[in-house]
Amino acid sequence: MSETVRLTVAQATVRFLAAQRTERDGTVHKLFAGCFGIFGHGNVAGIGQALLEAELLDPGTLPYYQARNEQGMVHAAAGYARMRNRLSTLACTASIGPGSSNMLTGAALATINRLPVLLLPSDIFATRVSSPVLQELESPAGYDVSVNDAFRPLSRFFDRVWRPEQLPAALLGALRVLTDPAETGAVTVALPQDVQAEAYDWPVELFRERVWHVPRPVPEPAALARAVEVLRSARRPLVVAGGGLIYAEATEALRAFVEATGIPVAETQAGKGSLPYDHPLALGAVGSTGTTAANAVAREADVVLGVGTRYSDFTTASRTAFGDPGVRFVNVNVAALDTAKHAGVAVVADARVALQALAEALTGWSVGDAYRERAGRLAAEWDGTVQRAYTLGHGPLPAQSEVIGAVNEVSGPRDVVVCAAGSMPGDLHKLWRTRDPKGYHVEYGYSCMGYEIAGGLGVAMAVLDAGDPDRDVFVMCGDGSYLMMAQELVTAVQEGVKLVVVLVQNHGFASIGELSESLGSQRFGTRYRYRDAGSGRLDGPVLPVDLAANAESLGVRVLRADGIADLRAKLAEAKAHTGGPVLVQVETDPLVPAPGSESWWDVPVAEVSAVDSTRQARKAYEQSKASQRPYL
Ligand SMILES: Cc1ncc(C[n+]2csc(CCOP(=O)(O)OP(=O)(O)O)c2C)c(N)n1
Ligand SMILES: [Mg+2]
Repeated sequence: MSETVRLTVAQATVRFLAAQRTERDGTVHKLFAGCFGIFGHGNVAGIGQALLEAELLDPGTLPYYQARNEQGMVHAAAGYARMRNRLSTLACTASIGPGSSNMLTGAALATINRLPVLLLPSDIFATRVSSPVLQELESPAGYDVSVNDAFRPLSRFFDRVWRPEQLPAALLGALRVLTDPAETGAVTVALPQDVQAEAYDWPVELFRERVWHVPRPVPEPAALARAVEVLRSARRPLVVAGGGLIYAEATEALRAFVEATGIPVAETQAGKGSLPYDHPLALGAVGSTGTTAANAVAREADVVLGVGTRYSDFTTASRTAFGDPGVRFVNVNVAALDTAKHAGVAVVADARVALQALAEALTGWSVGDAYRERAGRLAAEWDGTVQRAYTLGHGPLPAQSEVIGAVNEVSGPRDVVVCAAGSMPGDLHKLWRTRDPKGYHVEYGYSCMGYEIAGGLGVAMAVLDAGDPDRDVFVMCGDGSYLMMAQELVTAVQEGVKLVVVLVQNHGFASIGELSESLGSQRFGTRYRYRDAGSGRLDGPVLPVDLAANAESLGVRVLRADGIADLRAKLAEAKAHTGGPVLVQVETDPLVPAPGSESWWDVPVAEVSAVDSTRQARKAYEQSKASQRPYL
């Protein structure tokens, strides 16, 4: 009989997680840098006890990090995983009921962005001896249903361990999905609170070090040949670089491929940084928040080579970005789902391997000189637009583009900018001058308000774990996002993790305000104002909210900037700061838009209305909608 060791389910889980590794290109990484957790009756004596035991007996094998909000800890784990190119992440343990359901938003974010996070929600008693327990859903339709069933559609793998015997299969299944580049996302193993504490004799092999190879799938030769044939026929090709290209560490392969072929590159939000902003073939952002350079080339492209992109509506400008009637797509992706999009030639493969194979197969082939030069000219024109936006000199309050310019100039070439929701993701996509493949971290799969600080904490933890302490993390945070979820600042204070939070105070939603106005909805409900006694509407004086004071009260070092010159000085001070988070607050004018994209985004307008502004907007909407088409 094989050797066994008697441990609780929770102790076995912790011991197993500490022993997992990933390997790609021969380099081995610790898969779990630690475990975030907030304890309640569902996990305090289960996973909580097991983490304590690990801290006392095996310090450092699976360090515990205390978070403030369960959603925040999943965001931090996702930010960490993205920064580590998905080779390393954190686990998250939560108590039963609300502790666990707080993780749902984080689960959706991780799955949509295809970032590995391991969620360990606690669950109702397997034995049901005390049912209904505190926080039990008690569905009349089935006693085995709990709030954790809500994780099923949000997880790429879900299992609930009703009995200890099920644990090994659940953990191995979870790890397979976490480390599969095509399938990865939120992975959930729900642990009933009684089962967590139950002892079992586990085979010791369960806890041996396990190295999960992260594959680089090679393209099928016939698929590669079809792709090469389409590319060779192209006169105006364009690469659309997505996040998969960066996760695959394929940016050098991309550079070699485009320098040889002359194909210009447009970037999605997750793919920004695929080429440095000043590369002659870098057209910058594409789509609804794109540059005029990328969108002009996209409009005329006859072949689009999408690499590691899922073609979100922002990338395709709601299917209006690519205007050539005969445009064809070649899609390189590890996920078959994405390769089939827009009736493209499907190349299921790792981005780096595929780009190297394409470069070799296209040796000697190149676009025409005029086309190559045009790309360079358009990119240079856009860079002039960026420079003007950086230095608008708008008053009395500065424009947001000037804030972005100041942060870009003060940040170092390898520093990381983090953002997720509001008007800044679009402005950053257009305007941020990215100099490093990991320098741009905007979560725009879920565009979740509240990701900024929590996700930024994860990024900063990843930078520290990678032994890169000189790399600063700049979190661009709107006042709306700050109010949604800023509490992981306390975690940064606790752990002494440096973050530079740039709080852009514009008293409400500049983004949705502008969108609302463009759709004829008059900025309704987008300003943070008192209710006016006369009108009965929310158009009274600005609310007296002082977010800088709020951050200060959490133990954060706070610098208040007055105008752009002062902002530059305060940012330099923040850059020099060490140990713990620092927040720089700056007030901006919410009514100055970033330079236009010459693009569109499909947000439907009321078809009938008694409001004139809405009727006008509907007319404009119908006109734009006419250029939308399927790519068949
Ligand atoms: C959790 C969540 N709720 C709602 C939205 C919709 N939404 C997108 S941007 C935005 C406003 C963001 O406000 P703020 O952070 O102040 O940024 P600003 O628009 O002022 O730049 C809202 C409500 C969202 N993206 N995420
Ligand atoms: Mg705002």
